[in-house]
Amino acid sequence: MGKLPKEFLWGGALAAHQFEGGWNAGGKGPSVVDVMTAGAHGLPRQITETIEEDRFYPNHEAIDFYHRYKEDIALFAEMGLKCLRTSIAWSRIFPKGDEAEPNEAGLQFYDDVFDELLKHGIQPVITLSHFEIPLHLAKEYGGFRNRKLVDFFVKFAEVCFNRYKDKVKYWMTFNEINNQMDVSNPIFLWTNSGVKVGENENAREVMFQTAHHELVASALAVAKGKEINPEFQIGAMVAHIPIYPYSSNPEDVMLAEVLMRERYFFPDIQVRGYYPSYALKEFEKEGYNIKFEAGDEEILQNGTVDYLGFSYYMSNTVRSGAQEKYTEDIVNGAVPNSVANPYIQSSDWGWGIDPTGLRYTLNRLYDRYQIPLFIVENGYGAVDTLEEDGTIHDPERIEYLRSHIKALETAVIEDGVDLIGYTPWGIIDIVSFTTGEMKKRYGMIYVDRDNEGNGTMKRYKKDSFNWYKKVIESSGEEL
Ligand code: BGP
Repeated sequence: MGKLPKEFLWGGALAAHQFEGGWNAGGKGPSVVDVMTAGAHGLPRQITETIEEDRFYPNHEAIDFYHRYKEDIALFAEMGLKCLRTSIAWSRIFPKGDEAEPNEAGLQFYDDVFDELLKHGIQPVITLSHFEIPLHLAKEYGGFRNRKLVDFFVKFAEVCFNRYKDKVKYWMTFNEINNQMDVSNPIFLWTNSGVKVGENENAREVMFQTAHHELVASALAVAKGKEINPEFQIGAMVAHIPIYPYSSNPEDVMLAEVLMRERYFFPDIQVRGYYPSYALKEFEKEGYNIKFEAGDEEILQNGTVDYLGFSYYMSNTVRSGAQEKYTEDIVNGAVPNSVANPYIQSSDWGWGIDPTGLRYTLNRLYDRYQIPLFIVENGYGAVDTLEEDGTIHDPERIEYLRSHIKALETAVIEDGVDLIGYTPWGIIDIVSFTTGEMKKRYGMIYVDRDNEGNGTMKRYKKDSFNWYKKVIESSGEEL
């Protein structure tokens, strides 16, 4: 395949809560994810009210990057990463979220990490909120359903922008801000927004009010960031799963089009700066009482993003009239009328393997928004085996990544898409978000740790480590 521009940002992606550990170190307060158990044998993760002494919480220690960051960053440098996407754990900076002053030990930790990355020539690409809202903001204020969280988030963002303005250029406000549109599973509103829906409440109405507060918070943060450093590039970040019609039946085609609004709602507002008509029509038709404040329209208009970051793992397929839930996987299974796509294979967790869908997505998003794109998550979760001789052979992961890199190269070289970079998800094995397990591994670096927290924590290079090193060295030519 062709070469990508030399400034293309080849990297890797992580999230504080899934790999740092040190969940209560250096003054860090508990976050909404710190009270979530691991799913067991396919059962969903539980959200506990408090941290129960006798429960195992996989994110508390994770893979202990907090104490091993120099060793891990040296491995990232050996791979030749140009950037590392990760998040700042909000509750490390504001342990409860509503304090007047930030926690200096938390700020210093990220200074140390960013300095170590920059020492190796690796650019930090930072997500401000990646499912790590301080637990206190969820329990005391009800999370982002409470407008007060707008101010708490903007203050957190301003502290980070000022502290790291000379170390970080690329930022994102909220990770996969659109996950919470799937209100069929409480995990998403809880982790995205610290919100629980009451017994007699309309979950979608609560979600849209919560979303409005986050959209205002995101726009205010963007405007504040550009004041602090006009060089900042601040992006939105969405989970994008294209939805295909099962057939040329116009009913299937229109169903897919309508369901794609679940993918477009947030970026439409964060990129264009105003609510799409289909959303306003839904509020009217359903009688949703979404409180907008005077000035919100101007805030949204003045806080549009510089680029659109997105995660891409798979595609979905829908058929009008399809009733059966074709999978128990919480990501695929939630799409109404979804059916298996007979033309593609799936991973062990039922995620469709569709590299052409990535080229299709890049074209659809670039045509719709005409701003630079950034693939900040893409990866293949699988069970890996540590061999006796310390090797790990992961040919399926290499094939998944190779085919998706070919697709993005075609989109850039042949279709003219403006793509900033590519940061495969879980560059090192970490705690899986939807399952809370270590078993679902994404990394090109293996970590000896199992679902119950046993293991030496030793790091091992998988076959994909040297493969990806060559991809980066050749700017994507050697796949
Ligand atoms: C996305 C999250 C990541 C990551 C990824 C893979 O939703 O942004 O945090 O976890 O999904 O999902 P999982 O870890 O459940 O396989």
